[in-house]
Amino acid sequence: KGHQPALLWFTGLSGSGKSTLAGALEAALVARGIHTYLLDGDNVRHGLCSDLGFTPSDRQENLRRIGEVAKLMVDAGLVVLAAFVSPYRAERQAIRERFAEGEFIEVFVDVPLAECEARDPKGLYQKARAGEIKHFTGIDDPYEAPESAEVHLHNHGVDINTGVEQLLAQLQARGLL
Ligand code: GGZ
Repeated sequence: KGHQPALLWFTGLSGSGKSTLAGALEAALVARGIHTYLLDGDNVRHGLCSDLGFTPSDRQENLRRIGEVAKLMVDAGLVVLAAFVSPYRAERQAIRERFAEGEFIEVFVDVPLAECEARDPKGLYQKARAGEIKHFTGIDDPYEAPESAEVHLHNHGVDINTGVEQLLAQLQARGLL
């Protein structure tokens, strides 16, 4: 069976490894001849959403635009991988509702806050603790964990291939590969 277009939506705290995992999965999909596009903060927040910050309404608009772009790409037949903190349940649900049943696959990249804070690859948690960054997810802004994500990945103390294998198995089980 050939592949079907879909949106894989990675949600999780800053530093949980969303972009890294999505990038590794993308490489595995491309190696199978699948056409993909990876949306993340690096290619969205500098362009399409460069006018937006991190207030609740800016995050809402950020995610709305990303959902609409992903919708266009899925309509074009791509497997889209989107890696955003997307901390609010309502916004993730709103994006889910733009897609057909089975097209939207929520991937919860679950890493304890203490571990993300220990990793702190960009020093942002330290700045948030010092009050230099306001509304930082997990520190002074909430992260509403998914209650029924299609895939729940514990991305702490495991190597990246474990997560990629788990995701590929899920896609296969759903008939998307
Ligand atoms: C959360 C922030 C914040 C605040 C800057 N809260 O680890 P990163 O650096 O690369 O990932 C985070 C990214 C979050 O952007 P998103 O577009 O994914 O957020 S949302 O889905 O909520 O719209 C982090 C950095 O930007 N960052 N300030 N206050 N993350």
